[in-house]
Amino acid sequence: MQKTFVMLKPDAVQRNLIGEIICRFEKKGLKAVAIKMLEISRDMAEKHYGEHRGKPFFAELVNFITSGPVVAMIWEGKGAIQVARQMMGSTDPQEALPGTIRGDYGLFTGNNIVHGSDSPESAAREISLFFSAEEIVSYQKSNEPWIYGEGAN
Ligand code: DAT
Ligand code: MG
Repeated sequence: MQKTFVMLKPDAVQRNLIGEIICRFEKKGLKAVAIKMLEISRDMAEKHYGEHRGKPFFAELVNFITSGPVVAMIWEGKGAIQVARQMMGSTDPQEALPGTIRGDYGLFTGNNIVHGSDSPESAAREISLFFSAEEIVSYQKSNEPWIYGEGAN
C-alpha cells in the first residue's frame, strides 16, 4: 500500500490544530503507520526542502520550519500521496478551496499549516529522512474491507 509523508508545520502546532488535522486523515480512511513530534535542525530543514535551495523564499522557509516543534507522520492507503495533497489544498492558502486543510485554516503562503509529499520519489526520500525503519509499523485494520470494498486484500 502506498505511503506518504505528512508534516504538521510549527503554525499548526502553535494554533492547536494537531488533533483536527490528524482527525481528517483518519476519517478519510488513511492509516497512520508512524507519528512523532520533533524540532527540525537547520541541516535537516535544508535537506528536506533541498529542491527549493536558491529560491527567494528559501531562507524564510527554513526559518519557519525550524521555528518550533512539528509533527511528522506517515499515512498509508491507496493513492495516499495524491489523496493527502488534495486534502491539503493549494500551496497558497488564499487560493486553497474551502474544505481543504489550507483552505480552512490558513491565510498566508509562508504559514500554510501542512506539508505532504508530492510524488512517490519525494515520499520515499522524505520518509527516510524523518524515520528509521524501526519507527514505521505495519499492521492490519479490520475496517479495511469497509473502506476499500472487495479490493481490500
Ligand atoms: P507545497 O508545500 O504545496 O508542496 P512547494 O513545495 O512549492 O509547495 O513549496 C514548499 C513550501 O515553501 C510551501 O509550502 C510554502 C513555501 N513557499 C512556496 N512558494 C512560496 C512563495 N512563493 N513564497 C513564500 N513561500 C513559499
Ligand atoms: Mg512541495
